[in-house]
Amino acid sequence: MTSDDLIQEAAEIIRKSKNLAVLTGAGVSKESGVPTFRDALDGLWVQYDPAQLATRQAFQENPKLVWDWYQYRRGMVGEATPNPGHYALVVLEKRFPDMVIITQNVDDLHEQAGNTHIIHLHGNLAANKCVANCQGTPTPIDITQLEWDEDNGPPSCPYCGEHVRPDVVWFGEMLPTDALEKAIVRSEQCDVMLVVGTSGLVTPAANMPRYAQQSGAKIIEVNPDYTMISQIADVKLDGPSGQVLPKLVEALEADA
Ligand code: BV8
Repeated sequence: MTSDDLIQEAAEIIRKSKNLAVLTGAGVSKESGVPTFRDALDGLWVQYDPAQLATRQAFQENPKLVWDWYQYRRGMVGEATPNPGHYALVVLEKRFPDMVIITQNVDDLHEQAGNTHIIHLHGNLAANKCVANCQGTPTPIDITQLEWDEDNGPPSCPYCGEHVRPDVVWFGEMLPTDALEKAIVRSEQCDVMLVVGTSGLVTPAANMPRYAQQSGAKIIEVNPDYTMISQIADVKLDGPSGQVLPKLVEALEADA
């Protein structure tokens, strides 16, 4: 568990921040019951590698398998609620109103907790679109307005009849231009980046801390494990974010 001295050191760095950015990954949602990508997914999915399922090719080859995987994940996320780590980031935003959260997560737990400046790099698990983007990119589809046989996998686009797919970024797909550009600008402008719950393996999201550091920012990492980001972190807070972030915010508020 992280020492109080390191918490104090991190709080001192954040206290002086004039432009705070936060990068989150699946780890911040772990204590809400949402498995991370590197956890062995339980049940039916234990034999699949997420990086193999979250691809356009997998969907084209087996739309039902990929669709069912996302329906399963939507069910889990649907039952999840924000954990103390999410709420600590809300307190942080109250102290730093211009703070931005750049997230790799496709759940809406940062929104549910109450943060308001959130950049989703990899899309939104709850949203769907036409696989062909037949009405423009993207062509959003509200599946609550559709009737289809779930046993046959995804519904069909009401405009063109092609499959409906989750509106997330799959491996090998470009990130939404607007989100990526905003994330890079905020990473280059920040003077402190708090990196929470990411293995730092997936690019271009994992490049954000490097952009920040190259622009002179201090990097604070919250993660129970050693990661690709740990190598460039000025302060590494070892532990689960649901425990560490509240301690960090408490230390910050102590000198408010
Ligand atoms: C792109 C949405 C341009 C979908 C996701 C070779 C060929 C082709 C491409 C590539 C290649 N090599 C590299 C690439 C680029 C590729 C990539 O990075 N691949 C990886 C596998 C090497 N990236 C892409 O394809 C991106 N697009 O680059 O476009 C392009 C185009 C064509 C060809 C080349 C380039 C698109 C990437 C987006 C993929 N979509 N999600 C869905 O959700 O289904 S990525 C998905 O995985 C997540 O969104 C997240 O980004 C990533 C998982 O990372 P983490 O969030 O860090 O989660 P992880 O499980 O890894 O780690 C959890 C961490 O939490 C751990 O460190 C753990 O210790 C910690 N933790 C655990 N418990 C806690 C905790 N922390 C705190 N508290 C706790 N309690």
